[in-house]
Amino acid sequence: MCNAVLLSDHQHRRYNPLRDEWVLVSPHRMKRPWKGQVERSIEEDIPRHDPDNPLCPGVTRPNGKVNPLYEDTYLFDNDFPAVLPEAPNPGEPDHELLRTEPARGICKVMCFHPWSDMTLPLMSNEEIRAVVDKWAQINEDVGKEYPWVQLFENRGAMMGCSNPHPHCQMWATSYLPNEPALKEHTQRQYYNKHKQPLLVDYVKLEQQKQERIVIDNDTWVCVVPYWAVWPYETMLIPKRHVLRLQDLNHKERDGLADVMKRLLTRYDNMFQVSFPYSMGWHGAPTGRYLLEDMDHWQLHALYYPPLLRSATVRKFMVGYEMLAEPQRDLTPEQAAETLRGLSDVHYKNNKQVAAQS
Ligand code: H2U
Repeated sequence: MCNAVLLSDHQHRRYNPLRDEWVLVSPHRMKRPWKGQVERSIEEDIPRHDPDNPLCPGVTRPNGKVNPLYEDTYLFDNDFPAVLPEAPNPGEPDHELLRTEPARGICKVMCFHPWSDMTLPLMSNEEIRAVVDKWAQINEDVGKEYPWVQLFENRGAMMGCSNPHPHCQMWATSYLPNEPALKEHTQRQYYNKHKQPLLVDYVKLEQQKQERIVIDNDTWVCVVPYWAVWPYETMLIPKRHVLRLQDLNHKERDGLADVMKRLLTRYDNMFQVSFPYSMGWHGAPTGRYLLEDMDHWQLHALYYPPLLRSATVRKFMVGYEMLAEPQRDLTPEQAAETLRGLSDVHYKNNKQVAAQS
């Protein structure tokens, strides 16, 4: 039996070289009868402008600050930051099992668009490009001081998003958090051994195999990683070796806007709902690392959507995942095939076309 058939029919573990951990894949479970209801969720009715929403243009936030009448993106300091630039040093630990270390940083919020009923896949390529440019600018500016700049978007209440207005967050810290610290280690080890960046080699492999690529263009590849944990998890990786967002050239920034719009449209089309996810960027660390050789890094974005079978049936990372290791039923190849088969035209735009004709 060939390897591909074995992997699509039988349980196995897959290795994630970026996190140095394994995921259990159980494709045979996809055949089990599903008793859970498969239903479409009710569309949220979000007003375009809400004078009580602190992310809208012209609104006075609870702390008295007034948002400008912004027309594209808007960046402001988070009024409830998890980290501040200054804090008392926690001091030396008195036992190795009770360690602390200082944590300094800043948190910002970035609105993508002045309209609350807008989402990235419904925005034009030019509007998404403005978001990409702003991300690159933030990474460059804030990265002058901080070694880690985490840009991330929580979309949908299911992922803990507190506000329907299209936005993301930036938390910059004086240290490398766990995930980037782990990737710093694994990518460096791979580079030392192979003299090539891990994710540059990985993209070449995926281009050869053509099993997990969802979409691509001249400059970017969107793939369901071989080691994906979330059902429809994807990774966006530039085709060129690029360390950081600010290193993307004009063509790559346009290419990113294109690939994001097409991926997010497919996500929304899957269950005809604004597909929830957490996404974020990982690139070479900044701050003091700007002076070091960081060629082992490759820029990439991660999309972690929780939905599995319908707009309301999600995957939970509980039980076995919390106590043993991540597990998935659907194989990454099956997920990629499903995403590939979905339309590039957003269902909301389709409805408009239907209503006009
Ligand atoms: P989330 O939707 O991902 O929770 O992000 C919204 C952020 O906006 C959140 O971090 C901030 C919250 O602290 N915020 C402000 O900074 N000012 C406000 O007036 C409301 C929300």
